[in-house]
Amino acid sequence: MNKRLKKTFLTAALGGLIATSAAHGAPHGGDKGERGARFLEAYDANQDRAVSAEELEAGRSARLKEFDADADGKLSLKEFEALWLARMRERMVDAFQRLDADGDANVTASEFARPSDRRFMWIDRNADGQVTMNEMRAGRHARGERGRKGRCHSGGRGHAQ
Ligand SMILES: [Ca+2]
Ligand SMILES: [Ca+2]
Ligand SMILES: [Ca+2]
Repeated sequence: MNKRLKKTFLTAALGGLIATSAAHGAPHGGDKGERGARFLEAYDANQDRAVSAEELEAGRSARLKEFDADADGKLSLKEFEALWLARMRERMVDAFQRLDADGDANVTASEFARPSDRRFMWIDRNADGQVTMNEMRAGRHARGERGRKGRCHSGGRGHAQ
């Protein structure tokens, strides 16, 4: 319910390791909206909900510097691994927070089940308690119209022959 409290609690529970990713809630706008929000979160330094070329450059070099452990201006595989894992961790924590509906830093069986139950009900158009291949395909198309574009339209890219 209280989102701020929930984030605070979880941040404390995980020892503050995830402070940056927990500071802003990701909107539930599908993959695309999420990625956009993550991009803003990462680079929008002056918080005007827009990322300028300067902000992008500044954010990028700060990130590189942060993970360039030996400060040689480059990322070795090992250094990149640390960056990658940190990024994955942020996404993992986002996913955890989305599941943990009551924000007690534990995902119960029912919290764990909720998103897939919801998806199941949503896809099960004729509500017969079974999701068929056809319903899944139809669900994908419906999603495609609202979110990911192009996925469902074959030939949409106009390859020259
Ligand atoms: Ca900005
Ligand atoms: Ca380096
Ligand atoms: Ca919970």
